[in-house]
Amino acid sequence: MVPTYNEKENIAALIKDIFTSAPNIFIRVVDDNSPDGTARIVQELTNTYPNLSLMRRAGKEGLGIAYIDAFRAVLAEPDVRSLIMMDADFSHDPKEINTMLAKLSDYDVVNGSRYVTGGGIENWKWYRRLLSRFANFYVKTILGTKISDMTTGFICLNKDVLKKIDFDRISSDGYAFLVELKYRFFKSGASFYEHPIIYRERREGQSKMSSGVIWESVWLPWKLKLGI
Ligand SMILES: Nc1nc2c(ncn2[C@@H]2O[C@H](COP(=O)(O)OP(=O)(O)OP(=O)(O)O)[C@@H](O)[C@H]2O)c(=O)[nH]1
Ligand SMILES: [Mg+2]
Repeated sequence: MVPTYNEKENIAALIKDIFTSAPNIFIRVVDDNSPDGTARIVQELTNTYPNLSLMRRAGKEGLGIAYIDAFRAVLAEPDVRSLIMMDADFSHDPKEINTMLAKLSDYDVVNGSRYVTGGGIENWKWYRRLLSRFANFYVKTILGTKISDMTTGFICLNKDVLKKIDFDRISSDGYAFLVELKYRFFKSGASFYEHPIIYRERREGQSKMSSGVIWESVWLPWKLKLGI
């Protein structure tokens, strides 16, 4: 699953790279009617790649809602057994997909982690690194999870873990959504494996990081902890 919003510079190259690394998987792009025409590019590529599909949403509602809609759709598809979530901007390396998927035979969730041995971040400015480190420390301290990297969106999971989650209770977006999702998996008893990844700054296009996204992440762990 690849959520997109204005990723026209990245999406075609990413799809090609994913199919080169993992030719037998299915890619579903979940686009929020990107004004830059990302969906049109993907739609055209479905003629070249039979394993590619597009979920077209009416408008920008955020990463969280886009993923939840895509989860709901996939839960109704009996042939899908496992999922991998990844960003469209090349921050997540398609070459990791096979190794991560293979680990699903032993674990429910395989979390792409920058903060385990072998993991790391390339070409991020010092303040993004600091913010990410602090966010992870903050969230883990409040929630008491053992997961090293709560804020990456490179996540592989057995579809069954989704069945235990009440999506109606999730309202967060962006980083907060990723934290909430991992927390809810953790609370439902899912086993986690942390696969080291090297995270890279987006290749092209614009970041959707905003102060609203950060403030939501400050409040979220308290909300989860207090169950409100
Ligand atoms: N469908 C959908 N996808 C989104 C939305 N917002 C962001 N995305 C996608 O979610 C992924 C992560 O978003 P990014 O903008 O890369 O966020 P980020 O990684 O925090 O920021 P960068 O540092 O710029 O990479 C990308 O593939 C985006 O295109 C949205 O509202 N809807
Ligand atoms: Mg990104």
